[in-house]
Amino acid sequence: MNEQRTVKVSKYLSKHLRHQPDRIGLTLDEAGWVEIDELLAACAAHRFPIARDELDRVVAENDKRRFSIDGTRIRANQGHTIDVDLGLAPAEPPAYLYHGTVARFLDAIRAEGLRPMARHDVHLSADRETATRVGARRGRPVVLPVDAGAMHRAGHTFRVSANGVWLTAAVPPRYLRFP
Ligand code: HQG
Repeated sequence: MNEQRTVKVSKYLSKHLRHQPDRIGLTLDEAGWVEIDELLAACAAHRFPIARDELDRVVAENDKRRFSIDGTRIRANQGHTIDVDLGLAPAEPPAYLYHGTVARFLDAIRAEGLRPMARHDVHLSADRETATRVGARRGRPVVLPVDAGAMHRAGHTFRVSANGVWLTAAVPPRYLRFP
């Protein structure tokens, strides 16, 4: 399985496990899980066959560990736009977390803080390198440090996904450091 195929399979799975399961006739449970057999049958029926060993390799080797397998089920670890409750427990964040974005969003972010936009939560990274990669998806990255310790003390809830992405509902501007 080459890198190109891995990326293609990962994107196809992200699309249907996070955003549009109904497009291939799938229904996820309330926590985002679906039976692997059902998923593979739906992919094959929609002209995107994925072999079981390919699926296992994408889950194990994916650069971001985007998916989890639990027994006979699979789900995306984070990034959903459909309504799911991942059941993650609140967690105490490190003192600082980082958000990767681009300059064209900064005026809005200064005014409104970070909002989840189409996703369930604002996504924050534990280190600058990861945030830089997230921002770089959209252009020249700008990394905003987030005073997560102060947010936590003020009662904001944080959760961490199975692949280490920190999630919170919103980040008011006063907790952000701008360049
Ligand atoms: C920006 C990928 C204007 C925000 C990555 C971002 C991540 C605002 C964009 C994960 C704003 C939303 C998430 C405001 C935030 N006004 N723009 N008030 N507040 N924004 O893709 O964090 O590959 O929903 O800066 O690695 O970029 O999918 O969020 O640029 O972990 O696994 O609005 O997606 O993971 O974009 O990325 P996104 P994100 P996957």
